[in-house]
Formats: sequence, C-alpha cells, structure tokens
Amino acid sequence: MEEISDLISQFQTESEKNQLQLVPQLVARGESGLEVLMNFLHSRQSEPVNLVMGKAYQALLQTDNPKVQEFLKTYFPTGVVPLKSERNIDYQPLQQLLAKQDFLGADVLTLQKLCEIAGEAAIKRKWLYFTEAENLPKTDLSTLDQLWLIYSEGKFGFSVQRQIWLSLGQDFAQLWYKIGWKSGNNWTRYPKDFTWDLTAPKGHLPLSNQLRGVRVIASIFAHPVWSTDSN
Ligand code: UYC
Repeated sequence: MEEISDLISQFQTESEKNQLQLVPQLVARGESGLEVLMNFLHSRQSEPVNLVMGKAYQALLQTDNPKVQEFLKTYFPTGVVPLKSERNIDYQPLQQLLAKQDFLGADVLTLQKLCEIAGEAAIKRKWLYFTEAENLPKTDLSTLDQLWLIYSEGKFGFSVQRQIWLSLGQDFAQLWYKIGWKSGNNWTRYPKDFTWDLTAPKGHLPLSNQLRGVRVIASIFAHPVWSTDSN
C-alpha cells in the first residue's frame, strides 16, 4: 500500500483526470484521506469550481463522519457550484440531487426548472416551446449546465451534448446513437431503459423528450450562452 504522503503529493501535482481517480483512494484511507480532501476544498473555496472539487465534495458528502459533515455545513452549505439565476430560481434542490448522484430525480427536476425559468405557461404545459428555449437567460442555462457537469466528472450536461453534436457535423440522427438515446430502430424507453449513473455514455443526460421534434434541443444547442466565455 502506498504511503499517504505519496497519495497527497500525487493529488497535488497530477492532472485533473488523475486527481479524479485519486479521490476514492483518499476516501479509502479514512480520517487522514478525508482531511486531505477537506484541506483541498478549503484551499479552493474562492476559486472557480472544477471537476475535482465536485468529486471531492460528493465523496465527503457520502461519509457519515460528523467532523466532515460539520466542515461541509460550514464552508459549503449549498454545495460547490454557485447557484446564479436571473429569474430568482432556487437551484439548491437540484444541486442536492446531483451531489448525491440521484440522476433520475435530477433529470425530472431539470425539466421542471427549465419550465420555471420559461414562466407560467410553460409550467402549466410541462414542456418548452422552442421559442422559450431560445430565450432562456444565459446565467440560468449556464448554472444548470455547470451543475450537471461538475457532479458527473464532466460526463453530463447540455454543453457536453452540444460538443458531441458539433463533432458529428450537427447531425441529430447520429447524436441519438452516440448518447444512447436510440439503438437500432428503437428509441430508448423513458425512464426504464436510460442509464441513471456514470456508466452511461458521455452526454446521456439530461434527457430531452423528442416526442415533439428536435427544435427545443436545437435551440438549446444554438443558444448564445455557449459562444461566450462569460455570462
Ligand atoms: N424519451 O424516447 N416520451 C418522456 C425521452 C421520444 C414519449 C419524458 C428521450 C420518442 C411519450 C422524458 C427519448 C417517443 C412520453 C422523455 C425518448 C417518445 C414521453 C418525461 C429518446 C416515442 C409521455 C418528460 C429520444 C417514439 C409524456 C416529458 C407525453 C415522456 C425522454 C415518447 C424525459 C430522451 C420520439 C409518449 N420522454 N419520446 O417530456 O408527453 O413528458 O406524452 O423522444
């Protein structure tokens, strides 16, 4: 077994991808590993959130160590992703579900939040018009995307789906296969045939029902939020 000091120096110097893999190894060390993760999060507190912070937060949240829970409550009472909204929407329940990797619950809530952002008519209808999708505020779309991204090791989120779609020459027909929404001639059945954990293909979540066509997801992919680097 490696010395904890070796794990620590690796954790401090390795690439983000390797750091992600070191998180569970640190947790397996018990108290001393948990200390490392708490120190790491504490030192990054005022920096932009990254995937390692998301993973460290999730790992700590899962432990039933009272010291750890106290630490999280003190320094990260809502989580590691800043919950900005232009429409005064509360994304905390969504952050909670994603931090616990309840991806099914988070998917249902994401659709509800999109309707909430769009307004009364969309809330009643329970789905979005593409014109409403076009007019979603950048801040809120970005917050939703960050939440999915940070709590999935970078696997899920609209921006991930969009990137795959771009890499396929903006071909939706190919996208469905690539992200596991279709296989052979069959659409993947909601909810039972979707994969609700990180073994899913990249871009699998969040879902967007295609019953009424591709215009909503096309509007989300074409949204100005993805072409600027600030909101
Ligand atoms: N469903 O098949 N979907 C629903 C998906 C389609 C259908 C919800 C995704 C194809 C019906 C979500 C795929 C299709 C309902 C998704 C998929 C179809 C429903 C719940 C792969 C038939 C009942 C939220 C593209 C061939 C509700 C919501 C209704 C629900 C997601 C049928 C998240 C990604 C073309 C009948 N499907 N959906 O939107 O509106 O209701 O009648 O995409």
